[in-house]
Amino acid sequence: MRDGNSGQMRKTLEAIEQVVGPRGVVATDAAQGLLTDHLGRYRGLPALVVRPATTAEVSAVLAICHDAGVAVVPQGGNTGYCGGATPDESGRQVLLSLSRMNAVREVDGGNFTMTVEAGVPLASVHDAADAAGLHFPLTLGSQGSCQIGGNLATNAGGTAVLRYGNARDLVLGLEVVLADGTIVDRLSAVRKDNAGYDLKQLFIGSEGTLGIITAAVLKLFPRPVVRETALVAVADPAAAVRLLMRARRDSGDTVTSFELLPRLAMDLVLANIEGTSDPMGHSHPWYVLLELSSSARLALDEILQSIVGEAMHNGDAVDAVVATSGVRRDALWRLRESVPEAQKCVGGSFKHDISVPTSRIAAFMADAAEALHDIVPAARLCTYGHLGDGNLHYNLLPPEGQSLADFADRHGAAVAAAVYDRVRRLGGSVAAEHGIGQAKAQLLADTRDPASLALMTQLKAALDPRGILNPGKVLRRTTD
Ligand code: FAD
Ligand code: 2HG
Ligand code: ZN
Repeated sequence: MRDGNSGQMRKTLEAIEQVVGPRGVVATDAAQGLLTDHLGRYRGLPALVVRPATTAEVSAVLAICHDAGVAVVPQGGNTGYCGGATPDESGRQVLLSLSRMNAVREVDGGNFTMTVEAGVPLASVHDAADAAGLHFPLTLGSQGSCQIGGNLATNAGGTAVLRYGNARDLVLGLEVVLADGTIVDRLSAVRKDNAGYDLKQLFIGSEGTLGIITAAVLKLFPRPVVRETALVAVADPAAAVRLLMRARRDSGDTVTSFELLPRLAMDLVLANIEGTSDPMGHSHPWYVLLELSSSARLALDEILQSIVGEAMHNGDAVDAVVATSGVRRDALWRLRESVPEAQKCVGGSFKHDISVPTSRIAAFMADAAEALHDIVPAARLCTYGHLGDGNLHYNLLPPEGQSLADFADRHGAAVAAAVYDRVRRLGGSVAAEHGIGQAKAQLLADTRDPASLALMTQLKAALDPRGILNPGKVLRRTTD
């Protein structure tokens, strides 16, 4: 970390240290892992890394920074994909980690809610709900490391959105600290609240640019007692979409997950992730991981068999494996959840986190693949993800032997333009679940309509007039 370069900065840092105490300051060595983003694309150099323990401390730190005009970058579990939690290299920003604010304040089983602090890891939110015989459905591969505050700040998606919605659908109340240190306590636990604007939704998905989330009231659900899971080999993405329609219709809408995997993703996992094996005797071009679940003891096994059987009969499915035990189900999920890691093992992929209406997925994939073939014929498409809610990770691996950096230098601009152009023509989003951060700030500026961009800029100016909250993330700095 660089020492603040002026007496004024030094005084500001000392005042912050006074507020958080010695335990609240992260030493240079310990901070190293917090300075680079998960994908290794950005590295920051903050003036100070602090870990406040309470909302009051967060408030005091922000008040000091606001007075001094010092920027603050909030950080949760640092698993984000867009560099949103990484400070810049100026040596003049404060990195504020929420990791010490990790208390589950209350579980109210009678109200199906829990109140948690922002730094609680998502897996611990699951555990606390589970201990109360209930269920918190947000499910991400990063759940052991990411924090609920980061999930809300990015409006995370994951593998159960089809059934339960995105992170923003799972929140009833928020506690937020504004740029000047004001605490907005809206930890409401009611399901109906039309008393004025729904302010919490402004902060959810704002990636730390409008306020720092310190606590939230989350919705809980009845715990599923039946889960039936199948890996289904499908003829092509169009067949997968037909299977999705049939599964939703014929299962009483108990489809919880519907994930698409190409053979390339399966091959990457099998080659790079220890303990995985192909559950089918033959290789197939496309797979769907389909899961039904229910909190009632419904005969979902029969329903799943019937859905898969009909798909085999009409040719949409060409092979299927139904998990017959929890161990087998976990093994199927491991194939899916290991795809991000497997991509990293081969040097990473050129990523587009996009969404289109599910009815247009097949058209999008055919059209985009043709365009990409013209740009880089040898690029390898690793398109996978949450087909059930229309969100694909439209990822490309460079041709064999080429590095990701070289691929991005040579073809990145043309490839991204071709993909995003098709997404927009089909009414989709260029940032489906991972957010904007710094990686997509220019893309947002280039693709959002001027009226929406102007409104976002006005909101930012109203809530953060000095521009100290995560500058350069989501909205470009005017100097960028
Ligand atoms: P961070 O990365 O620390 O921060 C993300 C952003 O939120 C930053 O802009 C930061 O400034 C801001 N922020 C963090 N905490 C707060 C707070 N308390 N108040 C205000 N702002 C804050 N994402 C999905 O949506 N779906 C997936 O399926 C998915 N799978 C993943 C699988 C793997 C293996 C990995 C590594 C990542 C995956 N992600 C996924 C991405 C990532 O886990 C999510 O974006 C997650 O929500 C980030 O949470 P975090 O706590 O790590 O936030
Ligand atoms: C997933 O769904 C994550 O696995 C990561 O959102 C996506 O690695 C990716 O591109
Ligand atoms: Zn995803």
